[in-house]
Amino acid sequence: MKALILNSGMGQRMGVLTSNHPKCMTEVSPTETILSRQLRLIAEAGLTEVVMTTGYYDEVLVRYCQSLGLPLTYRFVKNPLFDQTNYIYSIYMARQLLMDDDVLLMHGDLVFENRVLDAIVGSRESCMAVSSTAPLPEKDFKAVVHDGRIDKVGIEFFDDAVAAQPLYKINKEDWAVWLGEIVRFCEEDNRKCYAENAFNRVSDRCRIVPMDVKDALCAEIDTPDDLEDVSKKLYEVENRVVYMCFSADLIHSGHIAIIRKARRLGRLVVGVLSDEAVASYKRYPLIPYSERASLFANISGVAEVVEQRTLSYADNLRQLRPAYVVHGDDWVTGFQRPIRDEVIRVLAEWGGQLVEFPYTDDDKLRELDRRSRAQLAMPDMRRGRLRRLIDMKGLVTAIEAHSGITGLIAEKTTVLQDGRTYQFDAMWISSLCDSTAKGKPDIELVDMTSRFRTIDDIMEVTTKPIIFDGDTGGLTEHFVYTVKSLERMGVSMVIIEDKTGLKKNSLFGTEVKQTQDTIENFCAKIAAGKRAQKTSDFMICARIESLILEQGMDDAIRRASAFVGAGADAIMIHSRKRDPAEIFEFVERFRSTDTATPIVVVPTSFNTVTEEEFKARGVNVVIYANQLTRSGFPAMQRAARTILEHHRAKECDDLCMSIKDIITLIPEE
Ligand code: SPV
Ligand code: MG
Repeated sequence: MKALILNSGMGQRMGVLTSNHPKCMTEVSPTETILSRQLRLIAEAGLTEVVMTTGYYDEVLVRYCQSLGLPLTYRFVKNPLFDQTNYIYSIYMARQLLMDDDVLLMHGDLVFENRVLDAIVGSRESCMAVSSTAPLPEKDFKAVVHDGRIDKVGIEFFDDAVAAQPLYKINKEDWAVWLGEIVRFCEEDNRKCYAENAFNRVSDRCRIVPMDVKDALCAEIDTPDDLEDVSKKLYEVENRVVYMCFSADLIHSGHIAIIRKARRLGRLVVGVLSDEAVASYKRYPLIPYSERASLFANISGVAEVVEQRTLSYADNLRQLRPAYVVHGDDWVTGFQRPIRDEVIRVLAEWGGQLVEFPYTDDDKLRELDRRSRAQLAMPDMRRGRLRRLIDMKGLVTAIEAHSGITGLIAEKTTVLQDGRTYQFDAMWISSLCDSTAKGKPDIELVDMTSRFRTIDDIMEVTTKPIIFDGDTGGLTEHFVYTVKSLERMGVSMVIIEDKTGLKKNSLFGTEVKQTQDTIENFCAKIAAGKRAQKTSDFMICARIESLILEQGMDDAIRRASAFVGAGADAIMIHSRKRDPAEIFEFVERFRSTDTATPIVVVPTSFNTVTEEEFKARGVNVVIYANQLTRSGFPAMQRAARTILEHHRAKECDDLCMSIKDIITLIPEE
């Protein structure tokens, strides 16, 4: 498609403003003239060839176009009779350059906003810009529309007419008809009328449909008053806020394409989701907010970057009051749907509009996402993430995993509630559940090699951080090796409990014989572990058994501060009481002297307390230590019993996942 811009005229009504250059070189903003803006938009729309008719100050005009440095090639055609003829003759002069191609035709004094040009250029049919909302102008063009097509264009038509602007996209077949008539007019010496007079003769054979731009900016500048009005409206249009939000830590061609479209609607403000908001609904971001924000800030067309702290757009929208929110159409369905609905509701408060473009979802982009996921699983990427999540969220949750499949459940389970998405932050590799899965008692019988094998199985299919239940940590001389191995594997935290000798599960309490370690010994173990680790990411958490073993609150508090002094990165306080009072008391007393060291709890017994309450009291990690094991094994026992009772499997079927579901549960990579 070629652009045809008509710039031969003298623009006499502009007075001194056109005393030394053509009208199209009049400034409409501090940085642009009517013409430089038209040419920039034409180039941005992907056109490369411009045919321009000249006349008045033609040399000034040619030099000016070339000075703009736009990626356009120009063919200038001078109308030598510019002061005696109308633009019908200019088009006639340029006719040889305008054959056999679609034409984007515009007058050189026309100012329009991007979305007008996008609509015109994007039209499959030949079209002309009209406005159904603008009043009919006294002296300017109007189009008479019949049966969805334009019948007549001129200043003299008022019936069945809409305001029209000389901006057209004409397909080459229609253009051949119109141009043929222009040639006939000019050769019959009919050169002082509008080119539209020729169109009116052949409109039955040249189908042009009206493109209704409503109240979008599309106006000619004929007088200094027009210039003032149009410049004002242009300022508003260009400073209208357009808002988009991204979470991405990797920018691809799909993002650039949608940013390019969005910025054509006004001043583009990009919201970048905070790390916490990203982590709440998908994988943890590979790079932190500050770096993601600066990636977007450096994309051309992005005027400003702001942080968006929630998946909901509402707060940022109410602050920025954008005229448009731009998004891919992928959120029309799926978990983002309620967010979209809220955007539409909030925008309606001030008449803003949601603009959706087709979402780019090709194999290349899916592969990029898969690769970034894979990176999150690497030891160095995974290890430090627990500490960062604690800093970021204040409270993180972990659920027990003891195999690849339970790891996948911990990794992938999400719940959408009230427009927010919830998922677990981390995984707990429980000694109880790891032993149970192997049919063994929880007495440090399953050796480290076998426990590491479980970690490996889980790591192979997940990306979330891992908290490892290290039981007593064993002999200090052995513990240092455990620390090194766990750290190397990418585990984030090991929790060791201050017991010694044959360890039994804490939930037995004092029903079985258990021995608490001395403060000195346990501090020495922690200190040795801290010395053994190589990175600052890895955390050693000291678990205090004083309440389980009924040694009293003072003992628990004394131990907590000694263990922190020995280098513990976190404290876990445990209790087997249903009443959370002693846990709360510990947290309150510990927090009165130590506000920084993370506190971990395992609310198996005191399970009525919500995460919100734990957080409010100063707890940082909540571990759901055994629920997948406790819910999974009874289901299996029931299935086994049902088969035995019925001597066949049919009755068991209702308890089971379908064969199809189970074989497709885990997709092949
Ligand atoms: C585990 O899950 O193995 C634990 C927590 O250590 S508890 O069973 O409550 O002792
Ligand atoms: Mg345990």
